[in-house]
Amino acid sequence: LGQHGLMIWFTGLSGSGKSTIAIALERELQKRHLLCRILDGDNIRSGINNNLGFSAEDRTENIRRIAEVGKLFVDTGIITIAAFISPNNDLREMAADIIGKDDFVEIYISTPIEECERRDVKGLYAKARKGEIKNFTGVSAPFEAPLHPALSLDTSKLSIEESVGRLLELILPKVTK
Ligand code: GGZ
Repeated sequence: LGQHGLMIWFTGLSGSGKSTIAIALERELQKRHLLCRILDGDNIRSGINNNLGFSAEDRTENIRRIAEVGKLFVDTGIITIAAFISPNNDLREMAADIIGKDDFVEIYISTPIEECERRDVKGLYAKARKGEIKNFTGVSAPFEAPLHPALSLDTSKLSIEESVGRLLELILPKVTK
């Protein structure tokens, strides 16, 4: 395998653009014949983590399992893209410790909550404001911005192409032998 494994760890609010950027990045990596794998709510919270909710405890267990599974991919040499809110510094530190700090790149999708809420693709912010969803990140549960992300991408200011361009500049030198 002519590549090094790496964990590209996206953090950011619901609706910030994590999954959209992950999918666009995956396409660009695949064009370059690089092996990659997205981990997101669609394949993790629906399967291995389908017994977990959104309490602080469950979010910790969610991220712990994602990091353990992600480590297996990274150690196989796969560029692994994790797209989870991962709302606290201690959660992201735990993930980095499990995976290994040298293989972990933290990317903050820093789209402001006003924009995430304006988009409200799934109508979850409206439900959270009405109290129909408890512990909703940014509304009734905390989100801590990362202190030293390798990159911050605000999708209210950058196009998806621009964001992916910045990611490739950062990632390609780290994964190609
Ligand atoms: C935050 C919630 C909640 C609550 C359901 N808080 O936009 P989405 O829908 O597709 O992404 C959100 C997803 C967050 O799951 P994560 O595994 O990324 O969260 S964490 O890292 O904090 O464990 C949202 C949906 O699940 N969702 N309820 N209360 N997001």
